[in-house]
Amino acid sequence: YLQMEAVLKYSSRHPKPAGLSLQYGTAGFRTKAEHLDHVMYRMGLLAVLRSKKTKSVIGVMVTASHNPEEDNGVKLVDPLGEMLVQAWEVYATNLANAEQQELQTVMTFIIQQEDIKMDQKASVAIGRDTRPSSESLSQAVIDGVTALDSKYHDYGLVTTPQLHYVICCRNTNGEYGEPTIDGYYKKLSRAFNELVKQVAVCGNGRLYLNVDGANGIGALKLKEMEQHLNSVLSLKLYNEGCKGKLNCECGADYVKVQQKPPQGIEVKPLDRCCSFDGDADRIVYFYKDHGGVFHLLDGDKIATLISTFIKELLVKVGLSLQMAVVQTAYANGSATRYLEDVMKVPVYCAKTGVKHLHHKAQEFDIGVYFEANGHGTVLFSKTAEDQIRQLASEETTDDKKKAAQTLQNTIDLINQTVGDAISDMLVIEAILSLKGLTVQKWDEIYTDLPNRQLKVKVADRKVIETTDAERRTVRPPGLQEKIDNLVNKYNLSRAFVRPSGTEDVVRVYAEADTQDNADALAHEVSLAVF
Ligand code: NG1
Ligand code: ZN
Repeated sequence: YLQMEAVLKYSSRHPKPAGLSLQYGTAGFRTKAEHLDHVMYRMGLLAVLRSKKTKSVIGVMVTASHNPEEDNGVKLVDPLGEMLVQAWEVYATNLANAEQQELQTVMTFIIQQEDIKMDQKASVAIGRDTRPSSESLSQAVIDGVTALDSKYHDYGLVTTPQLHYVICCRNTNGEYGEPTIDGYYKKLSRAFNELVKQVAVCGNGRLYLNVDGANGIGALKLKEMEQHLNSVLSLKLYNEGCKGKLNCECGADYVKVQQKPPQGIEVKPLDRCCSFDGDADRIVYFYKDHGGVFHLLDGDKIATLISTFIKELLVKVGLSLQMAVVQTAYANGSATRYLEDVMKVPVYCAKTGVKHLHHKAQEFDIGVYFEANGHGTVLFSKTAEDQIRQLASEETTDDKKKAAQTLQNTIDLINQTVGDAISDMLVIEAILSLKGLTVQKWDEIYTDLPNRQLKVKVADRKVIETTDAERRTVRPPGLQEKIDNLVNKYNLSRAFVRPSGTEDVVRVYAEADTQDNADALAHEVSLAVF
C-alpha cells in the first residue's frame, strides 16, 4: 500500500549499517550514538503501530541514562506511562535489525500479527536528554512518525519520568494531571508545598540540599521546578552541565558503584547531598560524617524511609491496606532484614530491571519498589487511593484527617508511572522535614553490610543462566556450587552473578561482614566465572 513507499523512501535517509544487530533490552536499545540513527527511525515507525494498536498516545524517549555521553538509546513508553509491553520488544528488535529490503516484510508481519488497522489515527510523544547526539536522533524518530503520516508532539528536552508522566496524563483525560511539563511542576510543587507547610523547618525555616545533576537533563529541569517551590527548599546545584561531561565522574551510578562523592561537589560534614543520573530517573543520597567518612544512602535506604513513613500514616488513619516492598537481588541484606524483622513489612525480590519490580508492586494496595541503584517509586491501587482521598475529605477527628491529607499529598507528589529523581527527592525532603530527621539519623536506621559490585568480561555472557530472581545460577553446570563454597568461607555473606542486560559483561555482587571480606569474595567469585 501507499504508505510503504514513504516508509522506504524515508528509510533510505536513515540507512542501517549492514550486518549490525542490536537488541531491545531491559532499557530499550543502548549503544554508541553513531549506530542508532536507523534504530530511531524505525522506533518512530513502531511507535505509530503501537499507537494505532492501543488507540493511545505512545512515548519515545531518546536517552542512554547513566551511560557515557558518547552512547545513546531509545525506549518506548506505553499508554499509562509504563515500559513497552514485553511482547512488543521482539518486534522492536526485529524491526531494528531488518536490512532495508526486509523492512516491508517485518512491518507487514507486525501489522498482521497484531491485526493493526492502518486507518486508525496515531499520536506519538517524543522526548530527549541533553546528549549532543540526542537532537538529531530524535529527528530520526520524527521522520519515522512522519513516514506513516502520523501526528507527533516533540516535548524536546525532558527527563525520562516527565515524558512518562505526560503520556499517562494524555491517555487518562488529564485524570493523572495536566498533560504538560508545566502541569508536572504544578502537581508536584502543590503537593510538596502542602506537605512541608505544616512543619516548622529547623534552622531558619528552610531545607538545604546539594544536588549533583550528573551534567544532564535533571539539573536543567530542577531549575524550572525550583521556581514553584515557595522557597522552602534551597537547592545548590553542582554538575549542572555547563562545563563537565555527562555522567563523567559524577551522577547516581558513579556514586553508587564507586561508593564515593562525585567530582565537582564540595561536601561539608553532615551536608545533605544527592545525585541524579543522566535522565533523572534515579537518585541516591550521600553525606560525609565529621571524620570525613563517606556515607551512601541508596535505593534500599530510600525504600525503607518511604515505606516506614507510609506505614506509620496508615496506622494513624486506621486503614488496613496491604503494603509491600519490592527489591532486587542487589538489595543490601541489612535492608531486607530491617524491613522484614523490625518493620514487619513483607519484602519481595524481583529480577533486575524496573519493569519486573513495577509489575510485582502492582499486586499490592501499596507497592514500594526500589532498585539499590536508586530507581524506584510507590504504586497505589485505585482502592487505596480512593479510600485515602475519601478520608482526607471527610469530617473525622482532626488527627485522622490530617494523616489522610498527608497521605494524599504524598500520593500526588509521587510519580507513579516510573522512578523519578525529582519526585523522589521531594518526597524524601518532605519526609525528613516532617519526621525531623537529619541525613545521619536516617542513615542510622540500619547499617549496610559491606558490599562490592564487579564487572567481568567473558566471551559469551549468555552462557550464564539464573533462577530465583537471579540469586542463583543454573548454568554453566558447577558454577553455583563454586559460588556456594566461596560464600561459606565468610560471615554474613552472600554473592551472586548474572549477565547484564545493558552491557556486554557479567555482574558480580558480594556482601560480607567486612569490606575486605566483601572485596575478597567478589574477587574470588569473579575468578570462578571465567
Ligand atoms: P543491568 O546492566 O542488567 O545490570 C542496569 C542496572 C539495573 C537497571 C538497568 C537499566 C544494576 C546492577 N543494574 O541493568 O538496575 O537500572 O541497568 O538502566 O544497577
Ligand atoms: Zn536513568
